[in-house]
Amino acid sequence: MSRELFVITYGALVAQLCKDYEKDEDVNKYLDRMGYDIGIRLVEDFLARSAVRKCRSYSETVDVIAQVAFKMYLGVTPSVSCSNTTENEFFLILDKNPLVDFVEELPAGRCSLCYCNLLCGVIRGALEMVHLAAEVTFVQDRLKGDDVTEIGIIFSKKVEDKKHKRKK
Ligand code: MYR
Repeated sequence: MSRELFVITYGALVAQLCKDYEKDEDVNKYLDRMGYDIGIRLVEDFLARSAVRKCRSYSETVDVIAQVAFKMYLGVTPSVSCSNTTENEFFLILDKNPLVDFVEELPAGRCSLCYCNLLCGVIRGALEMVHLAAEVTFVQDRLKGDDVTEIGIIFSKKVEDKKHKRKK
């Protein structure tokens, strides 16, 4: 499927979900769950096509997501930053977000909608398949008037420390 067709289809999906669900939170949840289902399948394709090796730190994993996975599937490379206070929290900053190429603003009355929430689910599902539990959410969104679009990834230390002993 061409990227353009995917972006248009995604827009149609969000529009339909907004018709089906009154609450933005329910649309957000649906998109996240759908993304998760995609992510748990996509990771196999990603690992096979990218041939990336096992990452030894959270920051290496986030760099792989930004530089290899986003580039491969969306044709963009977000910049990465990390939290100053916790060593398990990272941010992907998207200067360009192809999923909103044809979207100027959020639909009327849907100000809590996380239009691209599918992406959070995809990342969460893919990470889970490489034994990394993480919370993935939009922390800023240009469609909501923020200066940038930013996805936050908080790795769950518990699972991580016990099983994989990765460093920051
Ligand atoms: C490893 O340490 O085992 C390799 C880590 C690879 C992480 C893969 C995550 C892929 C995320 C796909 C996101 C796609 C978003 C468009």
